[in-house]
Amino acid sequence: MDRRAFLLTGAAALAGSNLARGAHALHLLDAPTPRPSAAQLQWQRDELAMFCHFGVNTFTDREWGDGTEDPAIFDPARCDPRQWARAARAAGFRAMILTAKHHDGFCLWPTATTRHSVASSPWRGGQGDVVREFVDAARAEGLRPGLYLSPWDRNNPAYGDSPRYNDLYCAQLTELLTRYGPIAEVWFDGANGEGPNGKKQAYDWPRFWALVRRLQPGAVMFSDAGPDIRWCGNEQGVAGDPNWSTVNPTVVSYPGESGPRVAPELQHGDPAGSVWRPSEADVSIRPGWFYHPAENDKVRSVGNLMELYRSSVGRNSKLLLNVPPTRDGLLHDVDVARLAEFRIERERTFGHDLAAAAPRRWKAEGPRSSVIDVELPAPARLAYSRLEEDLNGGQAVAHYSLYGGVGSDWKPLARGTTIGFAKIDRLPPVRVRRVRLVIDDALRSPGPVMLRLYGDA
Ligand code: FUL
Repeated sequence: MDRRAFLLTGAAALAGSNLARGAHALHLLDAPTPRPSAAQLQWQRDELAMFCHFGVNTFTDREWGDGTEDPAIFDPARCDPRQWARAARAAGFRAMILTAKHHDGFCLWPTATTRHSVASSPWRGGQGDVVREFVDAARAEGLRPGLYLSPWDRNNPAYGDSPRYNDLYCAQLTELLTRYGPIAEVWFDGANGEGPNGKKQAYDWPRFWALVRRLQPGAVMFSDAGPDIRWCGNEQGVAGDPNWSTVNPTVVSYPGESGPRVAPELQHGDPAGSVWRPSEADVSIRPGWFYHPAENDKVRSVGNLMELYRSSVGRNSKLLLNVPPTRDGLLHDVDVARLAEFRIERERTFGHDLAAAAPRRWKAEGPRSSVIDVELPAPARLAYSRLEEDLNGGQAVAHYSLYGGVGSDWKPLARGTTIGFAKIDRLPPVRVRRVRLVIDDALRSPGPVMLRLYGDA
């Protein structure tokens, strides 16, 4: 099916009457192909980002604080974000995101908007700034810093008094986005409970997004509804298959929106979607987002981290892996060791591309299909393939098949739908000399697809 046909089908699904369908389709047919911005491309090329949930919950052993926590409990004796950043960099991560404020409302920077912050804690004599140390550490290690600012605030008395709280939230965003240099990603979650006054807050998302765009035009914004990066729809680190980086923005138009079409849109995107909004897969290395001493023996295994890598990066998404600092303000030894092993295992599995120097022939088979033949330097037993589209022209591939040349036969190795930034497939352990990738269908003429092959490590 070509993009035109997809557009017509998508439009038909959207609209009720024939008249409406025609009008909608005509409108969409003129739509330009969505393409990633430079910031979105860079965000995706990072592949791996580390999430750091840190705050009063670290000290109360809870996941969601209720906002009544005494700032005096925040006192991480050996707090060292440089150690977090070193571990992230050593593990091959390229970005790092901190919970500058979680739902409990405690701010990890000295803010003028509330007294509920590090400035009221004994840590560094009330002179400390975790956000500053975090951002500096990330940059020193060559990582791009990002910040999470929870809109839900269970401490602030203004919460639920919508215009007043929206002003305050904008003031907090302004502090974070003007004091600390370039911020790569601003992370908004959709949790929206009642405030201390029992009132529910109506967030002014267009205002928040416009403010971030103005203050940090190079940053990408994440939420269920983007506008730049969308949630993958679960907290298990599993992106959809298929996974389009385009969406219909009217299906999920604000964070926390619900409805029958929301989950599939987040998981799979929409080939007829009019905006580029790739998915991010967030998940924790431990059962909780915050550090809990009882979970030291529940840190994910290397095998499990590899599965996460394949179900996120390997499905056209990005992995945002949470590694929570302890009460000392350090990443735990178990987590640091696991991160290092994760890198070793990725290099063992994906470090040597058998097809790197192999001659390849590409030929168009029709307006929306093509064939790529690769001749390996020597017969090899395969374990994984990694396909990559050139996204500068948008995402195109809708179906592909991979075959291995065994004798004079072609044996099927894998079949798939979307490719996007990367698609990783587990292959049967056959010994082959030649590999053929067939792009069976695409939204338009498929551009060159990179084919990488990995053997039994
Ligand atoms: C959710 C929050 O409620 C969780 O505590 C955690 O921060 C997760 C990443 O986002 O919305």
